Amino acid sequence: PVEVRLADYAPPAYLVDTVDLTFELGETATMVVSKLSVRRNPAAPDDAPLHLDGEALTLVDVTCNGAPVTPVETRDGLTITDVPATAVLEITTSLTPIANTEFSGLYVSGGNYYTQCEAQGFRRITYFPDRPDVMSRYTTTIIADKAACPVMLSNGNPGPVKDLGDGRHGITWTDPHPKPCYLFALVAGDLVSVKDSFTTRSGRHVDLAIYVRRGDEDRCAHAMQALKTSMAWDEQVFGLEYDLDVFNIAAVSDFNMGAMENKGLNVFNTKYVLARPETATDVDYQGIETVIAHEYFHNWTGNRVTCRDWFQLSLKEGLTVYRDQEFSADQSSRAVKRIGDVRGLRAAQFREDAGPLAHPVQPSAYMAIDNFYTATVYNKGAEVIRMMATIIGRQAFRRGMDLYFARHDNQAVTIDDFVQAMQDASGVDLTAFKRWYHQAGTPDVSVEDSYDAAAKRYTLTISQETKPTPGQPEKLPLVIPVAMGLLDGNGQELATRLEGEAAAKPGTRVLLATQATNRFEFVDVASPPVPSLLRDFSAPVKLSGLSPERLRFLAAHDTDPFVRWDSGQQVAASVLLDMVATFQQGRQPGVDPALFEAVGSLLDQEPAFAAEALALPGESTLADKMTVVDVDAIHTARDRARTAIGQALYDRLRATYDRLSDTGPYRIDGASIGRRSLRNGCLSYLVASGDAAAVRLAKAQFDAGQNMTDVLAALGILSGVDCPERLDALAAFYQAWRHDPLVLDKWFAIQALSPLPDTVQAVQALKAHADFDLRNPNRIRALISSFAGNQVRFHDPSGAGYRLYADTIIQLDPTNGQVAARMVSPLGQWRRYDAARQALMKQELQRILDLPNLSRNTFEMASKSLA
Ligand code: HT7
Ligand code: ZN
Repeated sequence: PVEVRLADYAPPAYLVDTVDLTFELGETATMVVSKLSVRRNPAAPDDAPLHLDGEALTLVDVTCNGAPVTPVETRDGLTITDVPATAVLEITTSLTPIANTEFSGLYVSGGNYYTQCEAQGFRRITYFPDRPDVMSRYTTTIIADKAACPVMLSNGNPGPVKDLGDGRHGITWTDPHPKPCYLFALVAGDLVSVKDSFTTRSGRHVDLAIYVRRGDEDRCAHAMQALKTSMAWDEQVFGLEYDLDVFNIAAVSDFNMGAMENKGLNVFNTKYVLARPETATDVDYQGIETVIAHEYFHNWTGNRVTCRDWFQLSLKEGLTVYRDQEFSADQSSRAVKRIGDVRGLRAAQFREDAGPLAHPVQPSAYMAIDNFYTATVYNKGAEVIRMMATIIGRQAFRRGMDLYFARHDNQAVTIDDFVQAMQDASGVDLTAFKRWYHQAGTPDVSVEDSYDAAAKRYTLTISQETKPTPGQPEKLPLVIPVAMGLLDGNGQELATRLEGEAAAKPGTRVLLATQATNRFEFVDVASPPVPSLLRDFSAPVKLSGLSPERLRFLAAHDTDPFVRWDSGQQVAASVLLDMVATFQQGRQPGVDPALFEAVGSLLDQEPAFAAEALALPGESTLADKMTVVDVDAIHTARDRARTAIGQALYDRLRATYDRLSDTGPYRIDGASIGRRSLRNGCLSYLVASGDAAAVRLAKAQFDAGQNMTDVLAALGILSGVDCPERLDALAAFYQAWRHDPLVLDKWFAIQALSPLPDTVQAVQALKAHADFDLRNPNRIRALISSFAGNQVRFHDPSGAGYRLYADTIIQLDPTNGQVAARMVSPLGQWRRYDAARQALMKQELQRILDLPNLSRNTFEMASKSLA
């Protein structure tokens, strides 16, 4: 497969002003008639032919201005020469939605029709210049069987439904806003809706509806509330209003990703819509709120202003993730939200940046664009936006957003255009800052400091270095905003004055590290301070250089909750890694009692924060800190520490568990979530203590069945213990929820995550279970992707975990290359393991690569992983 390169970008030969689509829906044969008014693009050479992308289509007919034309059919579409400067093309194609197992283009799920066009699915519906810089106004007519498809939805505003008298009916949707074809959507079938409305601040009445399968109506309230809250938030915070008379959401259980922001018709994975307290956990509820907000926010950041080409993907995704993070932070605890986001960033993005698939936020080449919907493009992209906001300030950031929309509404633009708007609105030169978009890798930032008591001067030296990544051997310094403060020996925040400044500033300030080494001189510092650095995680870097004593001090005293949390986690990680080292020397380590004190002191703190802080760093987080990962030593050390904490603090943990017990109705506010989270954290330590009574307590919590958060927490805890309660609970859970796909996914996932030694065999058996379905991405992710996150069992020394994993990729690739490819990356981490595991992992990657007819997506991921 060939690479597409940013450097080769050329504007399209023709633009398409209007698109008039007619669908006659049938599962085995759908006819699509597409009428395009095209015009030569003045920005392109005037002899270039018209190219229309197409994939897996049957061409029935093409006319140009009413006359038949004979296009040249190529591997990737049609080329038509001699199209006049303005013309109307009419193209008829036929498709087989029922045979579409890729879930890209038009497909059938549960007897209903759905489309997914981002990134390149529209070319699987009709021949079209399938690139985001071709923006058109669409009308869409849907004709379908009345009984099979009482609901027919598309983008924009609906016209009346017309009875066609032959058992079919039809409707025409008109979208007044120009859009790229990746935002096209059609949904039709036997669906029911939950309705509401929203009035924008300028008085537009918007009908809201969520379409689901019959029986799921009682699980839409949270999604609807999240939608209305998002609409109000975007008006308040960014001055952005909705721009159509209807906003529809359709939920589908077969979906490659989380959701899709099609104009006026968002399509969602059911996982991010459906929730009732008995079926969904707090994490599910939060995920729904975030994803609903994310897709809604795309209406402006992505849809009204879109990407010129797919190398600009982070223009919409990084910015929209930043916006959804800010939204969620405003809904509950900002600090706890930030901690969660940073956990996710480190687990996914830092790991990506350290491996063979590292790429810049703006990549410069790809084989399959679907492979670039990555943590780097999304989450590091959001961090880059956040750093810009930190550097220029919130008010200037808002002015920059206003300027961006004023300049580029209804345009397809670049990341440079966005940064230019921020620069022009703030007056801050962002030229050097832009390197963040082009340089891959996570910078290592180290600090040194010294205090001159006589001069009352404090010197902070910040150094940075980024390790080479594939294709980028040389790295340059980045502009790194370091939000910081100084604490005195009592933990009091000091006002700070840099040399040359007129007056001291209270609270947090931002230092800009721009060189390999920067020195910052603080004056009038009365006593030796402790620096609190990277407050609120002001830059996506790895920070080192503070002693364990200072980290303990910061964990106890800092005014910034993120630094308190992070310092505590670093202390715990070093305790655990010391234990790992002792194991590796063939000795049995004890557990540092300071850990008991640290955990104990958290039990009386604010529950949501305490829950985050008392969880020990995960096995994968510890692995990230080792040159050669020792999965068994990490697992044993962490387990032993948890047991010791459970035993040492048993009574206090139990008292906290009891104090936080809540028999009232389930509530989804931050305080209630925090209470459940801390209580379940306590339960987990109690069971880790090895006490049989604690196991019974977990089983009682499971049996009480108060809400899915508590039930699943208890089940997860039990699934890690070899006891009769475990089997009873798993069996009862299956019986209770076997007909509910989203809940059954949890049953699969929890078993795949069990640390018990026979988990590989259990996963193998579950793959053969009647309810396992290799066509359903949610089910595959639940069982197989969860298993890859089970460090100690996935990396079983026999290689059985790798084999099972690669077998699944191999089985899946022929039917859904997109999802298969996205599963490859855990095997690509082979360099971090011992020689025997390396060989086994590489062998599986090679087995995948040796397949005849491997998809372009999986080829790209496997070949880069092995290189
Ligand atoms: N913009 C959406 C991306 C997406 C997608 C991409 C490739 C293949 C399938 C897909 N489904 C959705 C999701 C988002 O970021 O909002
Ligand atoms: Zn998005």
